[in-house]
Amino acid sequence: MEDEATRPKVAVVVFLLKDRKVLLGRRRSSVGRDTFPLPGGHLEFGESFAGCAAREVKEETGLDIEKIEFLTATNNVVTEVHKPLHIVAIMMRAVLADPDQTPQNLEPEKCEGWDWYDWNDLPRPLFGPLEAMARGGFDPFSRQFSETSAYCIDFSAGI
Ligand code: 8DG
Ligand code: MG
Repeated sequence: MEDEATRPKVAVVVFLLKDRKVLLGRRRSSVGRDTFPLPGGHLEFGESFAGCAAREVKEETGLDIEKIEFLTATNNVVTEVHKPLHIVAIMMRAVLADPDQTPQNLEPEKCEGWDWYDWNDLPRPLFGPLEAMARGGFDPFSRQFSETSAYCIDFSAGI
């Protein structure tokens, strides 16, 4: 029953934090069209989670990020689309390397544009898994930076 199309894929998404705000951009891609997701994309061969986070944020927004660390993971089966998708989303958080940078919309075919939104006043509709997390009380600002990375061991450099 399992084939390449239905095999679960790995995505890395980033809570990019600025004051009490996160960066979101309304989607134009088919999965979650018109909802607000975090920046992110698929993990490539041999990539670390932090490396993927930095690459995807740079490709989509032009921003350079730092203090990249693991927060949590979600296991998402998306049934709204023509072909159901199963994605394990590795959720990181990070801050801007230079706080004066502004986001650019570098993939306009996939996104309407990026902006900062207060975590307590998020735009709707949020991308499904993110909505579920926000409704469940998840707080990407909680805990000290570096504390959460203890829960994630990344052997992408090779074993
Ligand atoms: P790529 O395929 O070129 O590597 O990247 P992409 O085109 O930017 O991928 P994407 O659709 O933005 O993200 C990959 C998958 O991650 C997508 O099927 C949906 C899933 N995903 C979640 N949560 C989130 C989220 O908050 N933001 C984004 N961007 N994707 C998410 O499960
Ligand atoms: Mg993306």
